[in-house]
Amino acid sequence: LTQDELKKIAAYKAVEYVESGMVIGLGTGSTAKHAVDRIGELLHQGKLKNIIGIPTSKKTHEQAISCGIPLANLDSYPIVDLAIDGADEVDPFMNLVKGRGGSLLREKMIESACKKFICIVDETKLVKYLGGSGLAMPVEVVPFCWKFSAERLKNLFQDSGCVAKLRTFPENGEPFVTDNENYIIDLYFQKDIGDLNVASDTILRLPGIVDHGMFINMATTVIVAGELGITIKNK
Ligand code: DER
Repeated sequence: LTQDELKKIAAYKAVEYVESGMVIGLGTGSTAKHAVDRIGELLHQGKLKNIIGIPTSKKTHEQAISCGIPLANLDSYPIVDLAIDGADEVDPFMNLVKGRGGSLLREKMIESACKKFICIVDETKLVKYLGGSGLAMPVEVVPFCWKFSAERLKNLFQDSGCVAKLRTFPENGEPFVTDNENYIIDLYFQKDIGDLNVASDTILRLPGIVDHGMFINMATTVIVAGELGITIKNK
């Protein structure tokens, strides 16, 4: 099975939890894309009715419109029944790294307003500890003096051998700009960053930092699709 086929299997399993009449947080990324498509398909077939989608990015907003999913936002639906979204990393305690697609702020706002948050991943996303993949831990920052913010973030985690890099487009070196007109500083760790709540609080105390990609204790279910089948973990 290819990685994308595993993503689709996890996504379709998550959509089995969607019931007619629900307000659904629609995730962002290549795994969540399959869930959004599937919800649109079931609506079209009449197997699901009266779904309201709350998109976690402009990209998902566009996809949901093309799938015919009625959309709204948190202002009109401050309580969301269920969110389905991917992740870049999942640790053994169901903590997540998200945001390598740049949508972490709206994802976190919507997923923090959910009664249930189902995280859908293929098995390659499983890590022993967050940051353990050696890949980016995104932090959304205001553009004003982003270099200053990047330096501060690097110094916060110097014991973990942290490297902080502004996310730019490879083709022209221009800064990546989020849906909220902010920049992303990607953090790379050599070692475990220790207590995630301490790390989160320390980051969020820095003025100019909007939010980070650690989703601590937020997923209520994690669906993992692997070569040997599907694993479902519940909080
Ligand atoms: O950017 C995001 O938060 C995405 O959900 C990401 O975490 C997962 O993206 P993928 O499903 O394309 O791997």
